[in-house]
Amino acid sequence: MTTNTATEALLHKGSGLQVVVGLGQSGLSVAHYLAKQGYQVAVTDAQVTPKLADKLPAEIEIRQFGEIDADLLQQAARIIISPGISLETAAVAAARQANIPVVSDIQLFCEACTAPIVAITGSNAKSTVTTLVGQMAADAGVNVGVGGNIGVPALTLLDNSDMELAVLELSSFQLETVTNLGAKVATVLNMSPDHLDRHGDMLGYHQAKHRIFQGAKSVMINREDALTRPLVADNLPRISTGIHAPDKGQYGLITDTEGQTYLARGTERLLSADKLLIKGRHNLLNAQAALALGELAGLPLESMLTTLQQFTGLEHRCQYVANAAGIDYFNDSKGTNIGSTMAAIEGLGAVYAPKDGKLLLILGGQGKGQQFGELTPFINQYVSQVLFIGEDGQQIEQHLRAAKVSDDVALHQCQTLENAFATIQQVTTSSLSQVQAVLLSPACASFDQYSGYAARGEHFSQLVNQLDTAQSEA
Ligand code: UMA
Ligand code: ADP
Repeated sequence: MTTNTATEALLHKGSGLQVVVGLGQSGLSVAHYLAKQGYQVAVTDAQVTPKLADKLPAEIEIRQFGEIDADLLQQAARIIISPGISLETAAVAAARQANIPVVSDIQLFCEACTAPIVAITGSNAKSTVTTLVGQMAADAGVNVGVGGNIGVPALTLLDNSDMELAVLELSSFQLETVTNLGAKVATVLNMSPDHLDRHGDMLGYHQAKHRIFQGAKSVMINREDALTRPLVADNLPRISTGIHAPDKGQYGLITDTEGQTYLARGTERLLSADKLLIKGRHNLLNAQAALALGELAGLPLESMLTTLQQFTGLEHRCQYVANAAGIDYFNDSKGTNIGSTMAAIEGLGAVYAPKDGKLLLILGGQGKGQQFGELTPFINQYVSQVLFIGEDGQQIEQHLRAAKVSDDVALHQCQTLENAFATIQQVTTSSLSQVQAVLLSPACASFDQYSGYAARGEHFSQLVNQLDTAQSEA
């Protein structure tokens, strides 16, 4: 993957103006990448002073900040759009109307990357599975690059000229402008409603996600979710995962007569589920997904099983924070859509709310056009108190009421996490409280009140720890 910059500069000089739209992490990586190759590059961003502006290469002279510059876009030979910017943005829509190609950084990456790519998308579990596959590859001695939506712009992986495998987490935003990704292995891990405000409806979201399969050499399928099935040729190598006993060559779960569950490949029991440090049914699927992707990428099984047993999970994903006054607190701030929140309620509900005990659930933030009524059966089964925060708190309550949330479930509008903690103290000190665990799994984006899910999760943990201290001092 060595590049001859001087030759490329000559090659690309006459290719016309490349306009980078959005100067966040991905826009910056694109600007550096294209400038290094000798393209003429311009950058535009809606912010007057984008934070990363001073990190742009000096040779990029055209910088239009304060609005996405429609005139500049009309002069582009190619537009490279940031994932956070909608294709419907007026200036971008007008450029598309004028037949100017619009691509994402991922398109540039897959055109340039000579290492095989493991491409991972899905509504949930992307970061968990991407991290696991990356770790499995590294532990097996493979020179691996891990990037994409996980927070490392994909193009920066090309700086490693010895990279033998690229593991990419891809969002629907990154995929919607990609053609012929050509991954060695591709998967949609699961599908539940998310980002419908951007994609219009489930069909639009599904279409964007399934672009990951274009040109794939092999695929991984989740048997539990028909929406993950790709429309690809029958003879394309494929491995599936699921919660039942698997067929030959597939992954699944086998439970023995004593009730012990094992990860299995065909009839072979690979690992007892209690050897995993990540818990819950959804994590058993995640572990299988990583094994299946790793197998299709050529990683050795024994080494992958060792990695799996050492993996402690990622922060803000159903993460145990502390016990205060006999109640366990869990931070699932990364639960930003209803699918992830269902998995969290079900996973913790099975542990904390099998009979009389119940969960207290904190929901809310920016709802992204989701139908929150779908959470109601899970809430009715496992939750006794729901506390709403954020700008869509009222709307979420209306959805739950319309979907017949049980009268036994108390609903509280709290607006902020601070208020929620005041309510938690009132509720849990009542002698009638059934609350065994408090779960922050908002099913919403956090940007109305926080810089991101991590800041929201940290705030939650901080409030829990204050509670802890206050209660031990009392
Ligand atoms: N901007 C505009 N106009 C707009 C919106 C944004 O000009 O209408 C500008 C902003 O002023 C800002 C820039 O665009 O300067 C931000 O671009 P961006 O939102 O695309 O963010 P990046 O920093 O480039 O980060 C992106 C991904 N962000 C989004 O998809 C929103 C990051 O995923 C990803 O890690 C990064 O590229 C590297 O690949 C984050 C994310 O929230 C984690 N992803 C969503 C999710 O996981 O649900 C999809
Ligand atoms: P993503 O990168 O797709 O957002 P993460 O691994 O960061 O995925 O997890 C996001 C959320 O989804 C967390 O709340 C996590 O607990 C939940 N989650 C993890 N695996 C699954 C799964 N297989 N199905 C549903 N939810 C899941």
